[in-house]
Amino acid sequence: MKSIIYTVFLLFICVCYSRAQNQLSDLNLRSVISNIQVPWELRWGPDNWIWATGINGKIIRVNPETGDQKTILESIQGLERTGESGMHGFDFVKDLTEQLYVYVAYTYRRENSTIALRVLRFRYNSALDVLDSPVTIIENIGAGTTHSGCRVKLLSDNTMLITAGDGRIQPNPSQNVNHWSGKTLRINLDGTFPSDNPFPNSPVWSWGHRNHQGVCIGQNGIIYSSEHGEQAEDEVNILNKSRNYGWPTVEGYCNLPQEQKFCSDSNVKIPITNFSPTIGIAGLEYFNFDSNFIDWKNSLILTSLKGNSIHILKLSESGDSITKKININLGLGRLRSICISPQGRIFIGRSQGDHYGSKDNKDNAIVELTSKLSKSEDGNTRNNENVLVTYSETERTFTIQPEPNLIWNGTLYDVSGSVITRFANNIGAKTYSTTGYNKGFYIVKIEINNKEFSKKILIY
Ligand SMILES: [Ca+2]
Ligand SMILES: [Ca+2]
Repeated sequence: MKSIIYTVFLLFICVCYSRAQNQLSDLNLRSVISNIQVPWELRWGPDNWIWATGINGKIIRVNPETGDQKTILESIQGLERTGESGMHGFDFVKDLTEQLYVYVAYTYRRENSTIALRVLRFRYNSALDVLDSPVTIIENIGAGTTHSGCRVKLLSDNTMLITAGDGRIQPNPSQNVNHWSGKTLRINLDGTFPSDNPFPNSPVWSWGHRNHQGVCIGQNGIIYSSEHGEQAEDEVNILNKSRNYGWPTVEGYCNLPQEQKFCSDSNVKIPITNFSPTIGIAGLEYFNFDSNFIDWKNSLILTSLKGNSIHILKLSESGDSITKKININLGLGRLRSICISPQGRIFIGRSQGDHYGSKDNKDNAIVELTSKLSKSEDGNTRNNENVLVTYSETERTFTIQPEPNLIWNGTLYDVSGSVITRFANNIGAKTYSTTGYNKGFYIVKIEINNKEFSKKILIY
């Protein structure tokens, strides 16, 4: 059983706007902007603002500090907005003259009244602060009112990936490599098809997909995706050219008898982790920063539509497996989009009206997730050298050893920021038992003479 292989820590903490900061957590949420269209995709722009697509067809730029908002595209004529269809993912491209373009995917209705996906390229007109000069890059990707994907992701070789769901088209197209739905598509930036794609004159790059809702690039160019399962298993995959991801015969792992035969016959690539039952996993980004989010370096951060949660998926050094999963309940409803700044700041998009929705926009928002675990209130870096923290595997204890005869207070946190215990009014060295603690990293924050020190402990 694959699920037994993984050590899964399910840690639930609730971070709410209305609560004071002396909660069980040192994770905080800061509202950047609210009352917007469902933000399907967030990306950090070259202007250091957040760019967001709205499901109804609007594209905005948002100042991440002030929440100032500029609308750079009001709407797209002919956009189909039914169920979950509408405007979806986008990415940036800069040409050799530094001209910025936006490639954006949206659904439209064809003459035969079926729904399809199209990618347009807009030029960013910086003088007027608008997107103009739309050019169709690819269209007629069969879609639907649900399961249309879609993320758009620029690769380092200047090609573009498009995650096209199966659109609930019948018969299911995901195993038909001549059909563009239920596929990862790869195109050149002018919409032609790369000559090294698996099939001649085809954008099809990987197949057997149901509805991949997130895609990002990790170390060594590894492409990760998140994908909705039907009911049993959501999937996080590593996407490879010419691989079959199993749908509709296989959902998640090749664990059922009817799945196993197909998996071996069709060389199905299984997920690197699953979520069972499904929770609607969506936006996905790679996080690789030394930061206040202690122990989140080299992780995938994943949003989900159910469970109010983001998920920290700690990657192995090689990036080809997941060593730990942390579930953080933000209490913010459906979360479809995520953006990580070049400095490692984390922004999350709330999407309350994206599902068969005519709900109003008031609960749709962009929030910043922050941690003050290793920084003091004034933001200054403290000298950690005056406190020694050691762990004894044989004794199952850890010892906190400040300079002698100083009075100190301490707090022990787990990696998600939950307080495990507090140590008040101590003098000199103290030793504490770790019996009953889960294995993993912990952080001890120590306050001496109004100065704070943070130390990481690995309990194993
Ligand atoms: Ca699969
Ligand atoms: Ca399965």
